[in-house]
Amino acid sequence: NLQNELKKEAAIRAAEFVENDTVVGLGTGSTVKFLVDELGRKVREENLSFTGVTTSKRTASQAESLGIKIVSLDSIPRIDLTIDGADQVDNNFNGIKGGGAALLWEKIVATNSKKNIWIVDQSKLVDRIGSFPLPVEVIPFGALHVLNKFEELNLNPALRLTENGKKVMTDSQNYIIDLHLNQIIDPAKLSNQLINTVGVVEHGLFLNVVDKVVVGKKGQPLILEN
Ligand code: DER
Repeated sequence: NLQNELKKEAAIRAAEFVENDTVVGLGTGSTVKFLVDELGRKVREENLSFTGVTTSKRTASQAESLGIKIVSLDSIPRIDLTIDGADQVDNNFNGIKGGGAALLWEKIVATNSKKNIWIVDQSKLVDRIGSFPLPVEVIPFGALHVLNKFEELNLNPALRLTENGKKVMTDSQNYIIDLHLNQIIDPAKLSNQLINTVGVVEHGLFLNVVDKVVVGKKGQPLILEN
């Protein structure tokens, strides 16, 4: 469908930024799936040669199945470029990520990368972030007390469940609580509030992270520079 075509277009354009003999952080999600397919094609057909670090087990298995060399984050001194998706991006390049429950490893990889690029379709671009539920990764021990605390703060929290009602577990075996906020007036303030809540591991506000956003548009991808 059109949205997938626009995701694919952004992914293919972003793949052009991957240079030989670099370390590349590979994000997670349906847009990155197109990126990894394209990078696999370049490895096979154009002899592109780079080392990948992934942000989820599912990205690692897709990349390895396509012949992309994957190493552990701690085996490399730095990441040259990370390309990831985003759930929402506002005019100040603030982002919400974590729709795919990969936000912890994504933020660890992103904050250890020299450059960060996000690949999105136009539906992700908003004036103000917040209408997409804000994911928060919490340790299972005492998670319901964190949920109650968020309720008292009127953050409209909900523990993320699978279709058959099981708690979603992240690659680090933690839970996700989604905050239904409609809009976020002061992202920096909320970011500090969340990260200082005992039991919270990380949250999906990605502020001052991204350098370039590649937006799929019919015919010609748009590149936004931060
Ligand atoms: O979960 C994540 O952080 C993903 O990167 C998400 O933000 C984008 O996923 P999508 O490309 O499937 O929309």
